[in-house]
Amino acid sequence: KTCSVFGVPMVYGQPNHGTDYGPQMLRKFGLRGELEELGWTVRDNGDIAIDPPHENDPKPDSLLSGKTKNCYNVGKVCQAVHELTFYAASEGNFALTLGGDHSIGAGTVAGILKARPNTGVIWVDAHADINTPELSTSGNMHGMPVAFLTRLVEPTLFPGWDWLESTPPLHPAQLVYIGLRDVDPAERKILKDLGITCFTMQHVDRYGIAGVMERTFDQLYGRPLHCSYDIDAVDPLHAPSTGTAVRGGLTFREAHYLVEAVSGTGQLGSLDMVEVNPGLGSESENKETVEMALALIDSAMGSRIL
Ligand code: DIR
Ligand code: MN
Ligand code: MN
Ligand code: MN
Repeated sequence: KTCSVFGVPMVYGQPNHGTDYGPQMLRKFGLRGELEELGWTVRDNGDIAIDPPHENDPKPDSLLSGKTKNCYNVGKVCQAVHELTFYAASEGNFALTLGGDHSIGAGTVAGILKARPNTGVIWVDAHADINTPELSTSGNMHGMPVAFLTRLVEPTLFPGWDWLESTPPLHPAQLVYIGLRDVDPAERKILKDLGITCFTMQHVDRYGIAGVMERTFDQLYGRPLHCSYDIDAVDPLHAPSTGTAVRGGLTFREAHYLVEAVSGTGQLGSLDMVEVNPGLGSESENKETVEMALALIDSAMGSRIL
């Protein structure tokens, strides 16, 4: 079993510096060794090049200005990322992508869907990331990848995004959210209108994380699985170094059980670990966050207590 690793040091989907240090910190804390210990052959492809925001970005006088910040740059990075995950998945490899902010999820998932169109996507996040450019109040594209994947937006209308048309759309039935607790009013309506399954933190309270995972697998039964894990799904007690931390998140064990269960299905073919931001918080908070992300990757890749 071979794991293709891609670093995507993306910052332009959100306003903070620091998410670009995610991939190198995860490597520095021992990613390769841990994967090899679990029996993986690791093919680390290094970090992809990220161009600075581009002159093709919407001009200040354009209708898109301020609504999709760094639109062209994010689109082109996602295009490159989708080629990588597509290639890895086509070769039969596990595709592990290290962010970077969550805007890159539009790329990872699009590439996986191109290789395996019936993939079930488990989006683990405090946020729904399904704002359309029209409805977003921030204009930050890390809050929009699911809107692009589900084609709530028409890709050709956005500079840098026309490539997305060549990939299969993500059908609402293929998507399950876990961990939501900070959803914008416009997003609530979208989630309801599309009938997307959402296991919010309230559902985790009600069913327990085991109950949530059982229900998730019932819905996604028979599909290969992709997990897009935003570290802000975890409670800030255990993952403080992230740009949009929200209290009331997954406990240390809930966060782990989730990926242990996903891994236990034998269907997981690809994973994103995003929004780790070593530029935020104290040194000990950085360390704790990176170690948490690494431990979650480990569990997703087969590590068990016994
Ligand atoms: C908010 C925050 N919904 C936005 N989104 C975040 O800007 O669209 N996503 N933080 O991860
Ligand atoms: Mn996210
Ligand atoms: Mn988030
Ligand atoms: Mn802690």
